[in-house]
Amino acid sequence: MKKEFKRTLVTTALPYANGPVHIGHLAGVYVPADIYTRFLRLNGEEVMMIGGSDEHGVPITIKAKREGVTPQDIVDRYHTIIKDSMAGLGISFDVYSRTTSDTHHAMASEFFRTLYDKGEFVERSSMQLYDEKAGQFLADRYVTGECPHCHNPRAYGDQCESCGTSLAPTDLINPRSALTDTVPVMKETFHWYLPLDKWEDYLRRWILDGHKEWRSNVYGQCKSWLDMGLQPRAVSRDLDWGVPVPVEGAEGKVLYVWFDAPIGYISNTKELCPDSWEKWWKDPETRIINFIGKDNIVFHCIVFPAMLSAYGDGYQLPDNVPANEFLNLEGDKISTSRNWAVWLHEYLEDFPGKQDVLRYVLTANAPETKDNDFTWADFQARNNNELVAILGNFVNRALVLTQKYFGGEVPACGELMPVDAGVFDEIRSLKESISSNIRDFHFRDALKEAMNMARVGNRYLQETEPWKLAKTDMARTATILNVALQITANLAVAFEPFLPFMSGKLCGILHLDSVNWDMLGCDSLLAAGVKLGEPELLFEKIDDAAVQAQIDKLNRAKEANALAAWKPEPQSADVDIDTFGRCDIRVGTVLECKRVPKADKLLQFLIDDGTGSPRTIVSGIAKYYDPEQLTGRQICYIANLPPRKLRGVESCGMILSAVSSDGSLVVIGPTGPVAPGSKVG
Ligand code: B3M
Ligand code: ZN
Repeated sequence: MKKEFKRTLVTTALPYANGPVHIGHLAGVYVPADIYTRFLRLNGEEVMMIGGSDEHGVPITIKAKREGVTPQDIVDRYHTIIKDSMAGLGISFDVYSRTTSDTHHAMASEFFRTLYDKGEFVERSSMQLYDEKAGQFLADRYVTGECPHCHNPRAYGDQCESCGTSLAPTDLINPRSALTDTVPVMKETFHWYLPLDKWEDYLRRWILDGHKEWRSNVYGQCKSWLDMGLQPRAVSRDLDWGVPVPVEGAEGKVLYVWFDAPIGYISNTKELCPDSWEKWWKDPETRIINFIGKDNIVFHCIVFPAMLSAYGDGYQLPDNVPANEFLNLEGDKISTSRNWAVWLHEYLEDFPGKQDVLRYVLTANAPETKDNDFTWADFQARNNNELVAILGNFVNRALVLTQKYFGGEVPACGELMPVDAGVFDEIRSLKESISSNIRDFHFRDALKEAMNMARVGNRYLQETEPWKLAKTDMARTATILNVALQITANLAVAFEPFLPFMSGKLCGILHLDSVNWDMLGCDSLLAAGVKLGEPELLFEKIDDAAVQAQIDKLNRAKEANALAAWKPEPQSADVDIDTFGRCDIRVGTVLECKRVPKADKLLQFLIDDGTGSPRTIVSGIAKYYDPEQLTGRQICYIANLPPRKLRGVESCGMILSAVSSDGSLVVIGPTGPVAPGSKVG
């Protein structure tokens, strides 16, 4: 039997304040959480949506060091960007605070101290990497080196971002301290651990028996963690940025960021309602929903519940954790450090007034059951073919026809015919399906059904053709346009959770002061005689140039990255001068250059080598040059390689080129004119 709840607390993963938020964060957490919360609000339910920045953790300190500023400077900068951009997208937090707040420090500290006093921790010593020059222990992220799997030279001590493998700092080849670039040593330290093993049976019953309705990715991940057996987890770190461990003798130690961050949900609630926060956390009639991405599942389903249970005092565990999979970008994993992302604050600048387009695309393509890909082509297609062509088109037709035939006033509705009444039956049935999909966290399907409501409108106008009837039967035309306008008003309600900007604009035109979910399905939301606002387009087409500009921006990021990551190949073994001298390098002039048929890599050159009988060379550089670019140019080639046949063409020599940082080839030639056949050496 489904439990009945009085109120809902929606929490959203606290983004790290070491960078702005991107579309992956939005699709994974904030847009679905916002749809859910707005929907409950529209239903008049008691609900709160909690957000905030996660301002502790090692990456923030590394970034600060790199820029020569304090960690506080970094989090101040990104907290502001994140908070403003989320507001810009209409993510309707009831509170968006931060884990550097006094309220949070006090609460996290008290939480730790209570568990400590209750004897819920075990204390353990361990060997950790230590930077002797900096005089400090190194968190995994502070150690970099070569990945033993893919040989990426810039792998971190906890993970290689190139191949995704989880690592221990000791796995790295040539580990270095990211602080001082010296070789770290092993040194003993101690930390407090939360014995998760103690909570294993309890968590097993709670999740595996009690929450079979959770999404299969979430349930499956929990099951595999539980089946592997839980281990004690360290909840402190040797670091000078974070909530200090409130225990004597713990100087230089702070709470592990994943210990304090989820407590941030509670402290932010307390900041918002200092007097009533406890009912949101400790009343069994509060339903707690954690919106997160899949990489956060273990912390929300295993670690934080164990912390809350260890604390006791009535703390409730989440009723559901609808974690999403990942959103990729143009086929590649989104990455903050590689700048492979669509940043929300930049989107809002580049596409002013188009917040709903992004909300729409991210929901329509949400990675609810599997990883999905965001592409700019899909963004454009969904805007042009769905928002403009279906939703915008219907609303525009209803408004413009009303303008044309009734001077912009809602016409009087006569008797409804079956075709008219049928429309509202369909809307009511779509309403049920939108509601149940949202309550079950199926936001893509919910949005699809909302779009179907707009399709109902288009079909209705297609079937009734009021523009034809207007010539003969004004009364019937009035009824049809009244119905079309009522559908429009229904759309303003149905889309409010998904596209709040569009909904607000539409409410303005229709003079609907406020909307609620009960209105949906009603055939008399607008009174006859009301003068509507000027029709305006809800959506406009996005052209190829706008999309190309975004793709160009991504490509620039990719190039900059390749350049930053590039290192020259190590020098080859020595050769003596005689060996070198046997290699006959010459300069030649390209007389002719053409593609080799059916070989997309090859160009065929005819080279003036000064002998009077030009030589043919075939070279694998067709991907990087058009033949015209090289004709007439002087190039260097090795003259004394034995001839060899490539695709049936005999090639006498090899054209020299340099391999650029992105792997492309650039042909080498003299910087000034020389006689063809001149020797290089
Ligand atoms: N800041 C990790 C992340 O953004 C972390 C979430 C905390 S939620 C309490 O993926
Ligand atoms: Zn790797």
